[in-house]
Amino acid sequence: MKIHSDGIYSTACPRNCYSTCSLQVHLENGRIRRIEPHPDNLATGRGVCLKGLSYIDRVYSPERILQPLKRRAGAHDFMPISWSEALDTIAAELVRIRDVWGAQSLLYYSGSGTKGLLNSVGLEFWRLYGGCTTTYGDLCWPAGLEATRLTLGDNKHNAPWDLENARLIVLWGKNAAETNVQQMLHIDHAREKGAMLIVIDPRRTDSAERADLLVQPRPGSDGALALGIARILINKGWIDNNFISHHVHGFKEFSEYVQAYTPEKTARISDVPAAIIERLAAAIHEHPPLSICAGFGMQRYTNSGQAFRAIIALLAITGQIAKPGAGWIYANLQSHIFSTVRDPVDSFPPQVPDGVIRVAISTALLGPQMLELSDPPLKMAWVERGNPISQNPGTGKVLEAFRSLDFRVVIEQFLTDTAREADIILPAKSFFEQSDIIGAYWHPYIQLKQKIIEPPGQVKPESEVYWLLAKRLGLSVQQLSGKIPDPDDSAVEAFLESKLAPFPELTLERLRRGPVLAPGTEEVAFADFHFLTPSGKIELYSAEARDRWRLDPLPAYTEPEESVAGTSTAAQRYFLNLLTPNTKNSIHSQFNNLPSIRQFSPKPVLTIGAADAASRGIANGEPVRLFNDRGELFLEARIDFGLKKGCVCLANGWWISQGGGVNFLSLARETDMGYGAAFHDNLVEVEKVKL
Ligand SMILES: Nc1nc2c(c(=O)[nH]1)N[C@H]1C(S)=C(S)[C@@H](COP(=O)(O)OP(=O)(O)OC[C@H]3O[C@@H](n4cnc5c(=O)[nH]c(N)nc54)[C@H](O)[C@@H]3O)O[C@H]1N2
Ligand SMILES: Nc1nc2c(c(=O)[nH]1)N[C@H]1C(S)=C(S)[C@@H](COP(=O)(O)OP(=O)(O)OC[C@H]3O[C@@H](n4cnc5c(=O)[nH]c(N)nc54)[C@H](O)[C@@H]3O)O[C@H]1N2
Ligand SMILES: [Mo]
Repeated sequence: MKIHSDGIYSTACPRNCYSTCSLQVHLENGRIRRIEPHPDNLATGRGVCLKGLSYIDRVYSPERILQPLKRRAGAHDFMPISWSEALDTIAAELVRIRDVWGAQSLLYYSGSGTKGLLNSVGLEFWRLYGGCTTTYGDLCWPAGLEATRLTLGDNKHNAPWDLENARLIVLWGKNAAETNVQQMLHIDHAREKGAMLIVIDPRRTDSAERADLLVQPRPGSDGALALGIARILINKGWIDNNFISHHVHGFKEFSEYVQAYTPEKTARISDVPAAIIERLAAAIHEHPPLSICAGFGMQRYTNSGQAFRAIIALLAITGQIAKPGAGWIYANLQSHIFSTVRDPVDSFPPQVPDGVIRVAISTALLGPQMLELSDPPLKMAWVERGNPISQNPGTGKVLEAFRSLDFRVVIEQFLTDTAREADIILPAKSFFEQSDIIGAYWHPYIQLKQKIIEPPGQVKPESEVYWLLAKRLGLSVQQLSGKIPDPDDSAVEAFLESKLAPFPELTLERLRRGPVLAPGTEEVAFADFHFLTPSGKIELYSAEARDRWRLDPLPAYTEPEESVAGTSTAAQRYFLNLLTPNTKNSIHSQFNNLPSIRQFSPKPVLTIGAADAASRGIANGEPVRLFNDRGELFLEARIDFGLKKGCVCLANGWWISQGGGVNFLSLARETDMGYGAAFHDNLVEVEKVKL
């Protein structure tokens, strides 16, 4: 085994998180001893979150899977097997399934567990195998990405530190104090200079504790709220006519449409008092420049792409784009330079790109579509970097779909809900155990996630697993060349160097020292007023929204499909909106299993407002049943005096085996645009459990 010399190594956290922190890792006697922020990153240089610190716990965890495991026939437990037995068994299944059913009867499912250029190796392997079926869409952010693309033409925003130039910051459906902790430092600096902070969220979050104003709309009603604010801005003349005439398309149609959203009507829909709606409009008028930081949680409704378009319109009509301290802070893809497809939404229309890979399943509809596929039907699944049993909507159906297969392989670090369904589990690397290059979606840095330690036990990175399987399938060195690197570190580095070749300012040597701004980074996005929309302007009227998504070309408001104000059958029986946001001490389904994290958040808890608890006879700390037609969970209730009436809240990510499994209650359902998952269209009820 190669011993890495002691010292301090630069690397970066590759989790699916805004912050993508630059780190300095101290290695002593071959062991990671300390993790600190890397000061060169202007966005994250001042601190690491608790999860970042807990990596030491995670990498050396006694629960980590360190060797291949095989399900004991007919049982629920696993036994260790050798790599050669694991790979021989998998290769034999791959050949059998391809011969009998065809290569597309294999589902390749990859989640968002870790970022990196080497992740592309998976699809390269399946192409060489003869094909596979894979998913399109995304659980995370696509309705917002598509709304932004339709309106502004590109997903980019001002550098994170530019927020310090804002005088009004709106955290709209974003809880940065938990999900983007370093953003709060920039917000604090702006506030020290006199900026106002408004939070729009049905919950009184940690972010709201620092706000000047908390506005609590009914979940899913933000589109109407934005239209109501727009009407006030327009009718009072609080708009930038010069900016509109040069850079905005469809203002006339938009201003006519919003006239229906009087303060009274808007208040009725959103449950925000008319006086507060007027105060929001006045704040926008009085405190430019305005930055709106929109969260991802708010775009997980069936009406949220349109809601996002309505919110961006507030910036467009007031000219709050393309300036320091101003703009739409959603996703900054300026570091996504390695993909030929600039916008992720463009990479997943449901089509067959090359006849070999069948892109047939919407991630949001994973369970039902896995079960429905024919010609060929699915027979085998390969899961890596994801935990679809706990994270995809409609867990009941996802479980049924996985259990209906002949054979399942899961590559994992821990015994997650999905790993428990596998026939063979292969041990997964941690991010300290293989070098890779990553971008981010908040700050514009390119980073080398450097290999610092050897994989423990018998762990092998995915690229090596594919290489070994390719050999067993009889693929030649020529066939693998440039697609799947040889297992040794120098071949992996050569692979990464080849990806850097088009960018002379980026070399592995330079990246080893720390983060580097992506070539061409714009600190102020759209400063050239170049909008990549069909009209070349910011589109309030989007023909593409109509043609591609069959939506109103204006950001029209409609109720979410499953809403207390709607007419769905759920609305007759279930009267609470279930919010399932992210939380500070986990990243989705990762970290909750570690003792260092569990000491702060020991178990899943359902929060409920005081009035909703009282009317159901529920006291603080009591056991409750959370349920709807799709499923039920038994949890402890915690009264939250800051939660909006009609809402309950349970963080997503807790495994079923930890007492979680929140997606038993959600339905496999897509957002209005972008093929996202509408997790939050989810009505439930809560009752006290009689002991
Ligand atoms: N610590 C931590 N950080 C993370 C993650 C994590 O799991 N843990 N995950 C990362 C990833 S992948 C993501 S997608 C992001 C997500 O992080 P955020 O963008 O902050 O999104 P969420 O936590 O899903 O939701 C944010 C807020 O939206 C509110 N909300 C829900 N529905 C509505 C609504 O209808 N209207 C309004 N106005 N607000 C609403 C919720 O109450 C919640 O407080 O965080 C990233 N960062
Ligand atoms: N109800 C509800 N459900 C949600 C959400 C919600 O708001 N509400 N949010 C959704 C969102 S925004 C997201 S992004 C998804 C996230 O859902 P997923 O994409 O499934 O991500 P994680 O839950 O983080 O699980 C990733 C897994 O990858 C593993 N892993 C980490 N590194 C590696 C590696 O290098 N190799 C391999 N093979 N495995 C690795 C981890 O151990 C972990 O088990 O969840 C979604 N689910
Ligand atoms: Mo996400």
